[in-house]
Amino acid sequence: MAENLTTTVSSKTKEVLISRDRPCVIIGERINPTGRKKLAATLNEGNFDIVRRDAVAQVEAGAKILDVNVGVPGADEPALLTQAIKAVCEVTDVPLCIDTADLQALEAALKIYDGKALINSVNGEEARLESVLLLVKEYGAAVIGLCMDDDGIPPTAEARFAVARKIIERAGKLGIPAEDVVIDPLALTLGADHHAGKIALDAIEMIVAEFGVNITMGVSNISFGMPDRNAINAAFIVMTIHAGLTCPIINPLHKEVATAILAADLSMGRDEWGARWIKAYRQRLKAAG
Ligand code: THG
Repeated sequence: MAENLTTTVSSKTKEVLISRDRPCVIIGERINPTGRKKLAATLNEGNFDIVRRDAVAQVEAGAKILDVNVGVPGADEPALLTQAIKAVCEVTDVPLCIDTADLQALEAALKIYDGKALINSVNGEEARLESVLLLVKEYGAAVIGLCMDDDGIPPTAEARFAVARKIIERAGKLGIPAEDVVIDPLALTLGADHHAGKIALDAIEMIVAEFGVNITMGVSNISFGMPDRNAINAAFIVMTIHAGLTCPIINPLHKEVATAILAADLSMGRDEWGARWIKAYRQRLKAAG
């Protein structure tokens, strides 16, 4: 069994530690134009009002890191991403997860970001592995490694484990320690393959046992196309946390899911005296009037 590693990310004023000894760190996913026409349209106009509002709402709902993705087709992504990051930093002080497939945008964002960012993401594809990892090294960032490569997302837990190993080893060769690599084993949708959940859970367990790294996942993908998605997401996220996931990418405004995470932390012995659970319960009572 590998020892549990601690990943540190930071903003100008705040440090966030991720490890299996601490409560889960929620990465808020809402600043992302996927499926949000209004956000995409206002981003294209250079208007960051929704971005600011989403940032504040997610932090109030318990996000400890905010994912920032402004991938709208045809836009000048380096300019848009840096402006969005500045807008978020005006209204919140949490560390950011810079979510882009555009290498120029990534570098522009790292240049203006004040702190140790989490880069989302690198994967096993040869064409990008080295170039993204060189930026991780140069800017002293942490990085999410997706368990996919030139052949797509491997169908088995063993093959995803092999991609995780490749990313962690390549990072190590470039002087990036394993604690700065957060692995995303990827959740495919249960609607297309009813084994998708089990494969992801097995991959988490294998990767944690071998490398001790932190684990993230865009959990909501598991329920895509199914009815009553948040009930599935809430059940699945509890299982992923038990398997070793430490920093889920979710929408913290989905109460069912956010509450399931708090219950999992409590059940795993990571909520001393249940203080976080009770505080969140009181907040829910207050919000309900
Ligand atoms: N792994 C990693 N990064 C990721 C993902 C992952 N980043 C992107 C994505 N997956 C996680 N983020 C989102 C953001 C939005 C949605 C899902 C995942 C989403 N949006 C709603 C929709 O499309 O219907 C609309 C949002 C709304 O109006 O609330 O589902 O897996 N490393």
